[in-house]
Amino acid sequence: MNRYSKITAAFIAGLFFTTLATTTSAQSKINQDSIAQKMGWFEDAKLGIFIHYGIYAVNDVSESWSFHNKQVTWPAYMSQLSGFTASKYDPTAWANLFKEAGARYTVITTKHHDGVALWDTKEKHYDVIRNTPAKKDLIDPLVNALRKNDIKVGAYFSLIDWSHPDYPGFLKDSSRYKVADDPLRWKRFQGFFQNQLTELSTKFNPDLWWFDGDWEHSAEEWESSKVRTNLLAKNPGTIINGRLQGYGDYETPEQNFPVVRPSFRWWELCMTTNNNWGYRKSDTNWKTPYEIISIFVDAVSNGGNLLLDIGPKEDGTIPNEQVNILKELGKWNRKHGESIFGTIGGIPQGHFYGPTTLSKDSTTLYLFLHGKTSGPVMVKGLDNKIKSVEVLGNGTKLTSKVVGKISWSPVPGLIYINVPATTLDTYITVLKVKLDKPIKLYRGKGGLG
Ligand code: H79
Repeated sequence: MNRYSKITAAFIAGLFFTTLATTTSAQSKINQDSIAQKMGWFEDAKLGIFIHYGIYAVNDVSESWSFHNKQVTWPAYMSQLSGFTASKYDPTAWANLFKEAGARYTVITTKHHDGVALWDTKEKHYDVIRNTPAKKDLIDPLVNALRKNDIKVGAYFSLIDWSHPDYPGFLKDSSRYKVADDPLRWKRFQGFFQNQLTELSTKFNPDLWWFDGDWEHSAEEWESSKVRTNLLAKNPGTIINGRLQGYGDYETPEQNFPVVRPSFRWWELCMTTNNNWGYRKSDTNWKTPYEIISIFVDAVSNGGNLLLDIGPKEDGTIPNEQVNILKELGKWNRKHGESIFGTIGGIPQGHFYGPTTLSKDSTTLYLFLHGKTSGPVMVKGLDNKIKSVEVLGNGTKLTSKVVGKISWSPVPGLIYINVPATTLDTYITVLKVKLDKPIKLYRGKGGLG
């Protein structure tokens, strides 16, 4: 859904490398200072893998929405239960692949809007242990494999549960009942989802919670405050995404790319590798590794993370195209990781025609060259001396030149860096520019001012 429409174009010039402590809708009830510490790993992580694994992989239909939007009937959708085998499920191989890609965290669907739980829930509702031939808890071994690889564990949990008899919503434009007309029935549902959250929290102690579907009810109806309090009581360090009606820690623009830098302090772009979250045989509209890497760089340069989605097949294997994307991303990350992980968002647009990031002490500026950019590239308004420039990952030293510096003017000269075509990366080349001191930018309009 388009949370991003709520973003105001509020990049404050001059404040770009200080902390942007603004209040957002997702965090409106939360004191930001108190959560800054626990957000540390998230801020540095940059890349997460989103996993949409569920019965929707069986029949080439979209996750939950296909029955909600009446593209298939609910019974036809649920008949996929009998075809969900997880017969080749190999969580260790998954974890190894995510590690290879450079991901620092993962978010897995413990339950989507269809209500089918992937863990051994004690609640009498749908789950893959009792209702599918998979007959096993799919979350438990994955959590173990991820933790062995030092990858943080995120639990996606749909608040919406369109299959639950006590949940008001079901098919588009119709509902079972209204909360106001049957508060006791809604109370039963609250008890149910609170129990499921307690189970997940006790069993897996997630490092991050990724709620979805909050738009169907209010903060009061979801008991958002109680949800947050309970989850933090179990694990004070756990991070909660911004889909809890004002009780989350960070924003989650979905499939929407920022053009100006978001004013949110913490945000994450979640995005599919083709057009669907879950596996669909018919969807062959794959993004290329280049496109994925450039979107990743764009998010990081704007101070955010990328949560890149994969949709495993019903047997638990990951489609070849997604494996290839993750491997190519990993290759690029191994060469250029220094410019990504542990950095902060870059300089405002206008100084350099492309994305940038900064080292935390802001004495190193990383310039990302899209496509096959070579020849002289320019940086404007940089009020620093350059100590060195090199091509990241291959060590080639480059020369730079200051052009048009006027001795009596405060306006810095233009910097031209010569990039030979022979030094270029297959995807995106990164220049590492070491500065004499923390970066200082000239933000004026030129002239005598
Ligand atoms: O799990 C994936 C999707 O199934 C789920 N989130 C990702 C991570 C998803 N959430 N929303 N959408 C997909 C798009 C739906 C948007 C809408 Fe609406 C829901 C349009 C109409 C109803 C929210 C409420 C936005 C407008 C009104």
